[in-house]
Amino acid sequence: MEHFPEVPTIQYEGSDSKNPLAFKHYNPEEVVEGKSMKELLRFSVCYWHTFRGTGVDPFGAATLERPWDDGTESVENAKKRVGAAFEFIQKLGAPFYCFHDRDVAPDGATLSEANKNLDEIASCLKEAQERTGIKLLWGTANLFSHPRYMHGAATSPNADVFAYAAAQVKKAMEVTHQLGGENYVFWGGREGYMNLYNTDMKRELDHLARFMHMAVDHAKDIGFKGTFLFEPKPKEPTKHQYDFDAAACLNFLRQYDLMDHVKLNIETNHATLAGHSMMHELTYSSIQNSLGSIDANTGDLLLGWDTDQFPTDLYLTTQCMLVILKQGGIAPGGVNFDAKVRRESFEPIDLFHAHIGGMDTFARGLKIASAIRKDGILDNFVDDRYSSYNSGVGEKIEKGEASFADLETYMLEKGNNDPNSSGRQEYLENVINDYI
Ligand code: XUL
Ligand code: CO
Repeated sequence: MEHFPEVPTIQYEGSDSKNPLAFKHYNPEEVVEGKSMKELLRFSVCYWHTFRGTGVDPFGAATLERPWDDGTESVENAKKRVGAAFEFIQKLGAPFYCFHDRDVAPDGATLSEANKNLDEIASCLKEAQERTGIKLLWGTANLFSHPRYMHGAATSPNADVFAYAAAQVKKAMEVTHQLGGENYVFWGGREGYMNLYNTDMKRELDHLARFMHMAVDHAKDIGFKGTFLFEPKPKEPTKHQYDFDAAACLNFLRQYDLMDHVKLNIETNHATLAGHSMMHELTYSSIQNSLGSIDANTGDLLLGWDTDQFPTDLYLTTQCMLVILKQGGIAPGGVNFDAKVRRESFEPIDLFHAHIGGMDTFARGLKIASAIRKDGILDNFVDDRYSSYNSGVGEKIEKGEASFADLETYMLEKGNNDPNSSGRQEYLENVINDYI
């Protein structure tokens, strides 16, 4: 049964096209910096927002029309949803999708019932993947919705909740592996605290690390070779999340000897909630060889919460692609649209408009970033700005060949430092505008 009969397979028609159901910039086979756009961008559709979002917000009920969904938590309904999801992803031409265990399959009264439901849907997903060629970018477990996770999962003070979460992740990893998933994500939905009076922070962090090491060990046991990704997000839902931002996550991974096993999945709206730009979070991770994947979305400057909107800002996508191209791509990660249509955009066709816009905006960002890189204008400026470290005293400082005493002797002799050069911020911002 067709769920989007009015929508054809979305084609690239070029920038002159006025067809809203066509790509103007995303041309999957077009080569940029030696790789096709498809290979470089590795677009992924997320199951939770796109197929489980209802439009509910803190003030109002569901608004989204999803004719294929009868609103029940039955396995039958979940199977029908897989059909709609894969028709959508295939017509869109996205090569990947992502899911949480509880998005794709109904939960159960017991763990074994939940596992049985997940197995049934996993075989349905496998069949759909084989039929369409769509692949799994990453899987994850929802360790935040169920009331048992009120105090957290791996950081819960209740050891039984830790055990339940471990069993749930074990299963989610196995299903991810069975479906050929290329990565596995940890988002610590409630791994944090609301109040330090009732919290043993040291124990909670130790437990979270123990949990991740168990996941790494289990990956070895089952032969899962995908990358583990830790996804920073500040606040929401807890007052202080342990996975606050890239710096907090990397400090945690380094402290607990997990750096070789876990990279980061960086999300725009999480970066901005932490008081950073996306480019900051991407750069901070990338320079530590820890940028694994991105959750592509954006927040709203006038709303202080995680609105998860589709990215339509060319500055944002250009900045993302500058960092991604600089590190030579994002594979085996990808660009996952962890984004939801507004509750006012309630028709199924809005899902196409949203994703087409996000993909085109990233494709343009890619082309703009590549043009900037080709001309070398930013790189040359930055190289030049630090050139005093290429020889003389700067070279000695970088090589660790200068002590405080050496530098004192040097400066006592010289008397004063060489003059500074302008940072030319406004000029560089104008240059970026020329490319956009
Ligand atoms: C929540 C969020 C999650 C993760 C996966 O803010 O971004 O959907 O991406 O658990
Ligand atoms: Co996310």
